[in-house]
Amino acid sequence: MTTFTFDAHTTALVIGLGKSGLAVTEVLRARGATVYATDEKPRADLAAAIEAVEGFGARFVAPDEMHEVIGALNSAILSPGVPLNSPVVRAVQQRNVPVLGEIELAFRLCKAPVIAVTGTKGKSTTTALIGHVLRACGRSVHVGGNIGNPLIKEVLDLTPDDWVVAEVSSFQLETIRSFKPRVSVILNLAPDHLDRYHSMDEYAEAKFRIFANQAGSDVFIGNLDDPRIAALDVARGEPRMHARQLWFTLGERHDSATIYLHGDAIVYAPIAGDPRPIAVLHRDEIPLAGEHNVQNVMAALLAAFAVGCEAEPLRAAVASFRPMPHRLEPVAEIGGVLYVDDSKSTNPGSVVAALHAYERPIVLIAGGRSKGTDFAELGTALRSRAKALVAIGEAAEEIASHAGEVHVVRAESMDDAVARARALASPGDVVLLSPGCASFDMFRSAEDRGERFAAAVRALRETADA
Ligand code: UMA
Ligand code: ADP
Repeated sequence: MTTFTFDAHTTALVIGLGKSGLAVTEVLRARGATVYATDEKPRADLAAAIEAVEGFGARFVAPDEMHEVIGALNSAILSPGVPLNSPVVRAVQQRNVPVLGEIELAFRLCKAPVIAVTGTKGKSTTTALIGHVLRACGRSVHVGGNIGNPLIKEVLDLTPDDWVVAEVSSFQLETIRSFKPRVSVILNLAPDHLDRYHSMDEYAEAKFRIFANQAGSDVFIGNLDDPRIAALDVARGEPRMHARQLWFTLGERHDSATIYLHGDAIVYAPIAGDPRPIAVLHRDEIPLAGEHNVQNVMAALLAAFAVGCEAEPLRAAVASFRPMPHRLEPVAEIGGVLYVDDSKSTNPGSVVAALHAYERPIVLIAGGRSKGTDFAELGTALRSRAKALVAIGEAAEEIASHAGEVHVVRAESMDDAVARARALASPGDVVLLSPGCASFDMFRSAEDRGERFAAAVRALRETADA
């Protein structure tokens, strides 16, 4: 196996100059490596990135200049948004230059044990929640990864007594090699990113890399209610799984389940010591809407138990967690209508989860740029849970085609969407922004989309107050 020192002996190409690539450039330069950095965007759009790269003492190389440096490279570090089949990756691979991801690099430089969380949806919430509950149990915790702050920036200067909680996406898992989390979590698998993967199987296999290097001393936490994940149970003969397995289920007690529901209590069957089940908390103590968040809490509790936390502080720790921005985040109640920002809902499954999170009539604002997923299941939930749909963005017609008898209107901007939703909503209703799509057709990012929703809602309040 190639030994990577990531120091003055390293000549690396950093591919992609977003958050991940810039963080890698900074860290590798600080360690004395020679770093070239590239990005496929037009040079005119890269002024700030090139300035940053040069500030770190690295050289920007445009893709058409690659021949100047490719012969000198002994590693390439790939940003998650750049697919493995992109021309620049293929070019370096043809030269037998190993291609690694930032997560792999972070892992190799990290002295602390890692808890890694993946899944189609709920990663950020569960990652943040694990960080929150471990801190409440007195641990020193660093949180990073796909959640927004590159992992590489979180893991330097740690000791084996610290803990790292890493959100890892399927994209990031494609480029790991020795990444071996002490605890891995797979929350769920639903259609997403099918513009990058050929099939659900290919997407699932990328996620399954999270446990590929785990050993018997490590722990895998899985969702027993998700058939693709439950099939990883060693009891069902899964040969690739070497970690100890802990399972959560929204069902009742079950042979494999370590955390389950008994009535409304979340019950833990201890994995060590006194085996008597412990009711950890009541589901109505969870300060997050929706059944899917019960699953996220269960996964976080199992991670805490897996690293030796006691049950006692966990209840208060979960109760003091707050929804992350743009994840079923209540924005305001105006004229008896609750406005909820779920802009981070970027696949149909998260819209389904959101539609089931409220007992009140829902006016749904959905649409955006499709990621190649099917909207039929969203349509079923829409028809059973929503009273109206305000359709936005490129996927508006496709989503509207699944609305059946549900009243549908089109909106051209977020202000327009909020105004139309308000007109359709009555006191007691929820206006729910849960787009189920990427944001880039109309907005800079999902955060931007959520902020524009909140601004439009605040403007309604000002009109209402005037
Ligand atoms: N680029 C190319 N060629 C390509 C694609 C992109 O050169 O084929 C360049 C772009 O021009 C751009 C740069 O690569 O300058 C962007 O790199 P990136 O897309 O990897 O984005 P980063 O800013 O580095 O952010 C990445 C993650 N982005 C993606 O996976 C798409 C962030 O997750 C993550 O927070 C960050 O690293 C820190 O770890 C975002 C995300 O959308 C939130 N993730 C997906 C999701 O959650 O569904 C997986
Ligand atoms: P991720 O980081 O995987 O995108 P987040 O915690 O950021 O997940 O949540 C993104 C969206 O998915 C939000 O709309 C949120 O309400 C929804 N969501 C969160 N957890 C789950 C889950 N377990 N199943 C389905 N949807 C979920």
